[in-house]
Amino acid sequence: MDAQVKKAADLDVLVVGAGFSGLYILHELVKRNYKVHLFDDGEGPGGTWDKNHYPGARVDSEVWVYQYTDPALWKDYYFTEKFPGWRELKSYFNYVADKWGIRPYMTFKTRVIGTTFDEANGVWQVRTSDGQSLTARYLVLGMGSTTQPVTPSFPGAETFKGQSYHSARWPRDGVSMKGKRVAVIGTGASGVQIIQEASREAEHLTVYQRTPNLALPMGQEKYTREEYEKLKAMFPPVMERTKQTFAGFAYDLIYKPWNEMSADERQKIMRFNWDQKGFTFWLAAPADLFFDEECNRAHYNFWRDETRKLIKKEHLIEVLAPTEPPHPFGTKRPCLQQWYFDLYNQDNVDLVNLKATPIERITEKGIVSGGKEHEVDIIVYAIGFDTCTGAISAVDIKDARGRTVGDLWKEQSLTYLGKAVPGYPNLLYTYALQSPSAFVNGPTGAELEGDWVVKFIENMDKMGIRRFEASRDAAEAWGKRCHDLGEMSLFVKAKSWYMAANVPGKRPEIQPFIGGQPAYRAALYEELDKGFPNFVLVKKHAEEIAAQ
Ligand code: N01
Repeated sequence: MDAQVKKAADLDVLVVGAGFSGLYILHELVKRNYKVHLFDDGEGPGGTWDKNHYPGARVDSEVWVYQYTDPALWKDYYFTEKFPGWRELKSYFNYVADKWGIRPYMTFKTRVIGTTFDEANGVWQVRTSDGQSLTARYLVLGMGSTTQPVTPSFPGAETFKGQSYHSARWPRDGVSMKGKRVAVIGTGASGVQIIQEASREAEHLTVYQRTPNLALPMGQEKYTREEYEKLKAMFPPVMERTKQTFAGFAYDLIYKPWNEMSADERQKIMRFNWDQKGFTFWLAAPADLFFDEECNRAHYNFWRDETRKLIKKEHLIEVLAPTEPPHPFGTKRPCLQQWYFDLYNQDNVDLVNLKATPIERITEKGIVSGGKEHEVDIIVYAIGFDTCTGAISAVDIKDARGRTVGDLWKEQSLTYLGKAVPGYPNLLYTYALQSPSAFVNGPTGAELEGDWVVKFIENMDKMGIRRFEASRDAAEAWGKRCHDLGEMSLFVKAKSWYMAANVPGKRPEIQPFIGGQPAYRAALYEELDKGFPNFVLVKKHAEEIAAQ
């Protein structure tokens, strides 16, 4: 490392975000003796699992793929469920922080509010919410893609006299729903999980559904310590496998074309995947699910017919599992459900179909839709996030002209490899715009992207580089590749957060790279192996090198 620059900068690397990516990168850099520090505005390590603690919050990936692959971590750690809840996941992150010895390198309850690149010294000047000002040679943002909540914009929302919460801003000491009339707006992954819990606790629950969730059976399992210990025999091969599959799970898409399969073969695949439970019906399906209307419709029909078996209230069948698909199956994120469809059979649960009777306003006492006021005590806004761009855009990261990344992305989704942004030197990010983000299982993506980020930084230092910046042409080409992949697929036919369609006024376009993990890995390592041809690299000054 360069002694002079190192002296000039407080840090070699400043990392933002203590989720899977941030912790991984921090640990790898600490191991390599980099001067590195991490800031997070949450209470402790965990990222999304520190911030999302609404009732029922739990992961949709099997536990053996939803953890770091470092044996030093998994060999002595015990989870109790196949799909663990937020409490266990938070404990796991605390365990990781201690086991890896990285706690001294992290500051919590502190937001990075703004950064400006100081060209003369080749460092980022960073301001934090607690008034600190520090410099770092590199900025690494691991802030997640579902971090920045959408603010409810229903007319009258501020007049409501009861309790109201966004799913991602749930009070840390919980909310009692006992004896309360609860309304949940939104039926995405957050909404479905809250609705399940509210149906068991609230006196009355009203679900406000705009689009039905094509939720899949979870297949939850509980493990004793002995049972979990036995499972560990499969961890090494399974964890190795996750590095090769499309979505970073232990199972993979089937690449045989749908039109080359017999009717019997198609049926057998769908039945097998359905019976496996979890995401297999989605992510171990024929890849044509995402491209071929016929394959997609067959999957939708299968899902619809199986799901309808669970719904007893006649008038809800068409609302929850319509005859015609609301969107191509799997092009809006399905979630894993436990008793989601059964709960609608209870007497204390109603559903308001917002397609027929949209929310008109919120009053002091409740919600008006279809001209009727429903009085409630608690309103839950499970209405999602400004995904992929929201978290980074909320930080005042300025280029040389004073323009923020957020302002740039409002005009154009310009990134190179979903890792760097032209105009913003010495900055890398993970798990956000034009990276696979939620298209690859969290920890799998975090290790893939984290390894690359660390190698990138190491290479810059080995090559004597003081400033790197992604080229605009390469970023335009990456954006086109992301866009073209979207256009080839059925994803563009759904109004989803993948398509940025969930935030009013956001430009509708595919936000993640949907080409899958192997293609993304290949693109990242082609750049690295070829010596970063798509970055403009500026060598250190002669006097800096002489000072080394
Ligand atoms: O948000 P969402 P989420 N009026 O955007 C509705 C991850 N995650 O927080 O579909 C009425 O998916 C909206 O309706 P519609 C995961 O990646 C993971 O649930 O747009 N309704 C939709 O039903 C996930 O995909 C886990 O028609 C309105 C809902 O609100 C991502 O986070 C758990 C509305 C928003 O769904 C986001 O999930 C939780 C309005 N004005 C989250 N605006 C697990 O791993 C929005 N809606 C388990």
